[in-house]
Amino acid sequence: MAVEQTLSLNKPDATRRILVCAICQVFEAAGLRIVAQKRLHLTLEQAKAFYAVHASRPFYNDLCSYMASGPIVAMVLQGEGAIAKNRDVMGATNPANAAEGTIRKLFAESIEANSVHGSDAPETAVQEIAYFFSGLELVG
Ligand code: IDP
Ligand code: MG
Repeated sequence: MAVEQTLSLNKPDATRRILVCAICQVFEAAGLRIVAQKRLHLTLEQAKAFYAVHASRPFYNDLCSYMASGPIVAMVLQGEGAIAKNRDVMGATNPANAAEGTIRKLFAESIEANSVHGSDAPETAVQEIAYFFSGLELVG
């Protein structure tokens, strides 16, 4: 399997509860290497642009307000099959459905405040990494 890079976000519920290191430990234990990382606070406009793919969904406005409600930590995870591996360790979108040991089972508060974002495919990984990082910031 090829080495991939994928975008991960610690969402505002995770930074608020001081869970960044605990979540990063799950990534690193799964063999995902953090090759870029920064903390930032999105504006509502920036959150809307990031989640534009969900603009027609009923939860879009609430989701964007939530994502702009506090700091996030953006990172690029690298490893063999990193996109699918990250989705595996994240767990299901709704923590009620997330498997034991996954980040969302361990930490998520609700289907909206579910602690982490992860790219879902190679194309979105490239777009989402470029939204937050320049090539110079990726240090493998
Ligand atoms: P994902 O984060 O597991 O890829 P998506 O379907 O891409 O899930 O949804 C993006 C984000 O939108 C979710 O992580 C969650 O924060 C929020 N979300 C998804 N479905 C709902 C919902 O039914 N109600 C409220 N928020 C939702
Ligand atoms: Mg998604």
